[in-house]
Amino acid sequence: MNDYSLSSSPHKTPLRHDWSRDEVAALLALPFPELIYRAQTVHRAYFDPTKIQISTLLSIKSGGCPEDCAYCPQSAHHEKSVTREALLPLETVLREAKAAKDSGAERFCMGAAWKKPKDRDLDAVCEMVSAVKTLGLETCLTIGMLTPEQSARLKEAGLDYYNHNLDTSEEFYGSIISTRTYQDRLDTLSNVRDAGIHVCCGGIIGMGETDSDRVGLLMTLANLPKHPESVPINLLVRVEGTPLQDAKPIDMITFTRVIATARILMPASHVRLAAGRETMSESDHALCFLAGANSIFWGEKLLTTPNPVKNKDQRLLDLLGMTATLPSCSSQG
Ligand code: SAM
Ligand code: DTB
Ligand code: SF4
Repeated sequence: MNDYSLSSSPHKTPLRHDWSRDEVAALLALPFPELIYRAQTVHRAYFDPTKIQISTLLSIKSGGCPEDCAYCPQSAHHEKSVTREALLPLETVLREAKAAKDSGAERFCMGAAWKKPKDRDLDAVCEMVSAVKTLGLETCLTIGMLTPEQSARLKEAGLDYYNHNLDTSEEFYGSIISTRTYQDRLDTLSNVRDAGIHVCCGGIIGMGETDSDRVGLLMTLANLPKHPESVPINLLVRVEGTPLQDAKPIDMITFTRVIATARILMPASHVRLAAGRETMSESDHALCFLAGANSIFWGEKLLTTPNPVKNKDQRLLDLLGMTATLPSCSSQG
């Protein structure tokens, strides 16, 4: 097996948490070839650039969410929102987790359309986390706001990662969500981090934000007390019936710039090319990987919206001569 990483490279600089707005803006605006060159240099110092980390998502409780996130089909505030369903039974979750493992996923991420879990719900979710963990999968949850006590319980149940996105800049946040504040988000991130759970935190591009908002999001992520271990960059999925259904599509060069800048700011983190891949071409994907994205969600559904089928992703990785982090995922179709 070749090792393409340059782990002993002198280019491996210490992680920084003091990025200024001007510095981040200057990176995002670099001439494209220079930006990609810098992102690749950083990427190779910390990772094997031929490897992609694979996670699989399952919506364990869909629809009827009391929050009003303008992008989300699960919000009860929007017309045609996803039908409210009860929490899935443990057996169903385990069946899906086994299937994800067999298909080569390394991490299983369970999402619930809640503002915050009730303690009764948390009992059931803790059971799910423990059971999925015993299958030998990394566990990830995204179920809304958490208190320090709830975070500690989840850690004890075996939770490895918690996904809680900042989504955009603090300035633009109020135009997208009115039922919670940016500070609410930061508080949960802090509770999760303090409980010793790895943080997965990123945002969405293509909601009508400006470059300055993209700078604000990236700067906030990079200046957290610890860089999120995973940074999902979602391209808005424009779902009919949501207030953002007609958002102006953004070009893939702008999107790739965000990925490359995230890679430079948070060199040791996995940068995930998250939602929105269904509408991206093979070349778009390749560009994002060249910019330093090294993780994807694998499987035909995200939470409620479509994602490329596994064979299509496997074909793409084969075409690029890239492989999944776990050997069981490599080109066997
Ligand atoms: N309710 C929890 C929360 O909001 O944290 C967890 C589930 S929520 C669906 C997880 C993340 O999915 C959101 O923070 C958002 O970044 C992303 N997301 C939701 N709808 C999306 C869409 N239409 N396009 C892109 N990303 C989306
Ligand atoms: C993240 O940043 N993206 C994923 C995961 N974290 C939970 C979710 C994307 C959801 C896209 C819309 C849907 O399928 O409902
Ligand atoms: Fe609810 Fe999460 Fe969707 Fe917002 S993003 S409406 S909190 S499920």
